[in-house]
Amino acid sequence: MKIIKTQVGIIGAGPAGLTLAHWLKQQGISSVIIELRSREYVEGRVRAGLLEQNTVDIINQLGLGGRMQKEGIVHDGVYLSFDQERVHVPFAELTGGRQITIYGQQEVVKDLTDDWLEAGEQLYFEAGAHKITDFDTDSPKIHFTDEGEEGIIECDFVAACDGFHGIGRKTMPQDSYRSYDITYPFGWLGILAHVAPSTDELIYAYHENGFALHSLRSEKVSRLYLQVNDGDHIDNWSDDRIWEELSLRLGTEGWSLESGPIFDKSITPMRSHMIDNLRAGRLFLAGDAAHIVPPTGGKGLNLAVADVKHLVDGFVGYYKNNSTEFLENYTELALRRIWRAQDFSNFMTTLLHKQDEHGSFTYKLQKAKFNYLKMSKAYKTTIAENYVGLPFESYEF
Ligand code: RFL
Ligand code: PHB
Repeated sequence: MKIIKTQVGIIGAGPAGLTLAHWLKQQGISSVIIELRSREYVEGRVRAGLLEQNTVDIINQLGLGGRMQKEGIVHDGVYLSFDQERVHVPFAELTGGRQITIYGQQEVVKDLTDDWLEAGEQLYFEAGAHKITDFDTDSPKIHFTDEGEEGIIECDFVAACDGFHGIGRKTMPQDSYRSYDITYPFGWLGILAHVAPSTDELIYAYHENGFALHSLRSEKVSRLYLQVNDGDHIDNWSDDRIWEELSLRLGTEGWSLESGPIFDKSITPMRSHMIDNLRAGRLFLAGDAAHIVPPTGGKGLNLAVADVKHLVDGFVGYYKNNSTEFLENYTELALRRIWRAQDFSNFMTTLLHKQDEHGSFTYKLQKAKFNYLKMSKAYKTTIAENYVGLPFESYEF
């Protein structure tokens, strides 16, 4: 039996777990991470790409932003398109210079993992947590299996950063929270392709065939998404069909989409999930373990990092200032931002996806919103400040 002692035991080496570990280290607080999957799997998992200003600032502040500064692509605006008509939202201009950076989630994960391991810190891959015990005492424990050997992390606190399918949320007493769910009747088919982006900034589009998004990863790699019906299968989508549909949905007069070899494609279901309590005794949930937003606002990873900020405030208060105030307020502080992001992600999803027959009442409401967006600086500003992410100070009311 392997016994590991540390101050904060972290389950999950995704963006939430890794950011938490680095930030605690910077504050002189020890932690150990265990991760269910292999390093290759975690670093190869294709997901997010949009980093808010807050997230970029935190990664830089931790001294981990070197490659992101070189390879990340900074954007000052975004295009929203409806029925083949495109509007530009210049979010930097509307928010006092706030920007977003396009840099793949798996690159963030690689940078944070490399630095952690190079510094000789502990991170166990293929080591799945199967039980969390004693979280209602001062000495909680994480029970895990590493290469067939049982192990226990004995710690002061457990941070469950183990994603939507992890054990953290399942361990919370069921009567300690209320949960909220929306399952959308559609999903996203996402591709990565070896082709220069056909746009300088992201394009989100409503089309009568459904939603499409043009994002990017580099000068030579594009990332694009299509709304597909729930239950659709990737085998139904040949590369030619994908490009045809993307061209159609993203198209506007005088603009065309370049296509190229697709090297990754998958379908992801879309859901919103929330629970209204992120703590049970000394067990804390952060990131996708606590909430899922549909990806239309690009918020999931950014929320995970924002949760971590509040958790770090809590642990620093506890270890350095002998105060449990921030830990006690963790749920409340984190939930303010999470609900804001839920609302924005739902707004973007329902504005831009095909939800009902083209021409229906729902469609007319979507179109009315888009027409208002075209003429109103105030409406554009609302979208802009939510899209780039509100500064942390905005939530201190
Ligand atoms: P993760 O990344 O899921 O990491 C959790 C980790 O925990 C491990 N784990 C366990 N480890 C040990 N023991 C166990 N029992 C365990 N159970 C699970 C898992 O293997 C995993 O490594 O959660 P985290 O850190 O909270 O990060 C959240 C983000 O990954 C997620 O919110 C984003 O990817 C969402 N998202 C986007 N977010 C953005 O901010 N901007 C975007 O542009 C954006 N685009 C997206 C997205 C998600 C997408 N998909 C695939 C859902 C685009 C897509 C298509
Ligand atoms: C991405 O680049 O993967 C991306 C960008 C914006 C989103 C979702 C995903 O809203």
